[in-house]
Order: sequence, then C-alpha cells, then structure tokens
Amino acid sequence: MRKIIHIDADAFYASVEMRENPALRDQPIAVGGSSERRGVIATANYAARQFGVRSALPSARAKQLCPELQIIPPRFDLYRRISGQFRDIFADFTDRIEPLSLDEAYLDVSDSVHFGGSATLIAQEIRRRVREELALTVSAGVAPNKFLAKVASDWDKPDGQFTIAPGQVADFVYALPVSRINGVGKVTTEKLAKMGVITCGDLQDVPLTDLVRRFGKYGSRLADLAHGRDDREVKTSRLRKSISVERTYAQDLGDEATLFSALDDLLAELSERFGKIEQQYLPVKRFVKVKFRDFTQTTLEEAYEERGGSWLAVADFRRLLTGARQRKPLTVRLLGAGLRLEPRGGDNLDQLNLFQEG
Ligand code: DCP
Ligand code: MG
Repeated sequence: MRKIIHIDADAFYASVEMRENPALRDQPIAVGGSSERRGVIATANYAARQFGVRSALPSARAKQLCPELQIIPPRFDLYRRISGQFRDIFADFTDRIEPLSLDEAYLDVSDSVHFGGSATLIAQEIRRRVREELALTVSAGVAPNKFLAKVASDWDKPDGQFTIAPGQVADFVYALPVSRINGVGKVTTEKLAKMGVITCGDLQDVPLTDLVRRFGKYGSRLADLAHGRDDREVKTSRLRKSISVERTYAQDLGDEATLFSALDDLLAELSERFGKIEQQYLPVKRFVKVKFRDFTQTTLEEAYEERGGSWLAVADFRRLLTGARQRKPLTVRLLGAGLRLEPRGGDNLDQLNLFQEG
C-alpha cells in the first residue's frame, strides 16, 4: 500500500507577488499579460477570483469583471527559484519526488521514516515549513495513490489538507463527481451525464465494455479511477543542487548580536538537515542570503578551499553575513544559510543517477 502526498501551492504566482509586495495583500490582483496587449491571466488571487477572474481568461475581460484588478507581469525566474525551494523542503522527507509544474508535486512517502511513517504528519510539517520559511501557503492531499492524492489536495484549498485513508476510499469515490477526475473535462463530463453518470459510484455501474466502446482505452482507465484504483508510480526527479534554511522574521533584525543568534538557529537546522543527505552530497560552497527592509535581497557565497573540516563552521557563515549586510544600511527581514552541493562519487552516485529525470 502506497502513501502519496500531492502538494499544490495556493494561487501560486499571485501569492508570490503578494509576498513580495504586502501592499497588494488585500486587493484583487492577477498575474498575466496586459489588457492593452491582449494578454491573458495566468492566475488570480482569491480576492480576484470572487469576481470570476480565472486562469486563461483574457486580461481585458478580467478588467471588465473586476475594474480594480491589478494585473502584474509574471516573473518566471522568481517562481522557478521558489519552486526549487519547495523541492528542497520536500527532499528532507523523501527522495521520491515528482514535480508536475512549478507549484505542484507528488511525493511517495511509503518508506519515509519521519513521523513514524505518518504521511498526514509529514504533509503537515511540509506545510508548516513552507509557511514559515517561504511565507507562502500550499495545500496537501494524502492518499494511497496519485489520483486520490490530487483530488484530496484540492478538497480543502486554499491552505488546506485532506487525507483519504485506505479504508475510506470506497465511500469517498462513491460520492465523488466524475468531473473531479483529473483528465475528465467538460466534454467527457457532459458525455457521462448523458449516460446518467454524475458520480464515480454511478460510473462503477457502467459495464466496462460500454466504457471502452465509448471512450476507447481511456474507458478502462475510467473504470479503475471510478473504484479509486491507480497504480501509477511517482517518477522521481533530478538531483538537488543545494540545501538551505531561511526565515522571514516578524520583526526586522537590526543589531549584530540578534542577527548572529538568528544565524546560529539557521545553522543548527541546516546541520541537522544536511546530516541526512551528507552521504550522498558534498558541499562545494557555503552561502548566506539576506533580504533587506526594502525587499531587495543579496546572496554572498564562497567556495570551500579545502574539502574537509566542518562545512558549517559558525565563524565562516558569520563572516559571509557581515559581508552581505554591508551591501545596504537597512534592517533585515529574511535571513538564509545554505550549502551548494555536488553528488559524491562512487556507488552513491550510481544510485542517485537512477533517480535522474530522463
Ligand atoms: N498557470 C498559468 N496558466 C494557466 C494555469 C496556471 O500560467 N492556465 C500558472 C499560474 C499559477 C500556476 O501556474 O499560479 C499554478 O497553477 P495552479 O493551477 O496550481 O493554480 P494556482 O496555484 O494559481 O491556484 P490554486 O490555488 O487553485 O492552485
Ligand atoms: Mg496551485
């Protein structure tokens, strides 16, 4: 029996823009192309969704639905970077990660030793860390397979979590509208409705031969899904390139003593997390990241000159932090510390290569 977690960030691009500019928090915003240039909406925050603003809607139409809507141009590099940070957090719990897009991934935690193997507690911890370290929210679904995990992550969105335990699968799918099956769009939903099929329970009653006749190969897949069966594996992703810990502070940090003590906390956590992967990865650089009061950020890094000694020597990181701070005379709202990594050679490398994206 597998334990699968599906993670999906809430209003991803829009939430990132709200994080970067808190003045946007309570206003309807969208990320997308400009309405003057016939752009479309990539996503909208929840305030804008109340007006019917949705992904793929022409921006001009979105402006009609919600005249106050602010449409922000996308910053893909930023979203990609954050996607990597999500991945770094997931990687502390399992190597078996399959990213579906920048804001979505499946995790197979069947063999995870964390939290006594409880996928629900792992998902909770992932969501807590994303909130604290990245100041964003993600929703999570926990289930015995990918299909149900994805349905579950959507169940309690935004900032929600929902578990479908193995013993609940039968009851859950029985009442589940077929329109919630990933891949069942408007056309298939209508086709099924004409056959009197609204829920997966209804779908279970349709003979397999009928489904295959009408939907071809997808018909037998539908029959499986109707029963909550899905044996697709989580296809694991590429190697990690860094490990880091960062925090956004409720109150800006100003004096050196406070900053150093915050850094100590980060290093303690970094050390614990690096310890779990130390056998597979060799640190090649250390870095410190600082985001100032004005939201500009800077990263200072240095290579390890000798590969030996302590990777996480406090004095080295303090020196980097002091250097990074000197770049601006402002207080600090976010602090991060991390290591750039290379896979170690030998057997471990071969093992890791098995997980590389094809
Ligand atoms: N996206 C896009 N065009 C689309 C759909 C999505 O450019 N038609 C982008 C913007 C989204 C991101 O992909 O922020 C993630 O897509 P999701 O479908 O997960 O949507 P959101 O994360 O924005 O919202 P939700 O809270 O519903 O997950
Ligand atoms: Mg999302």
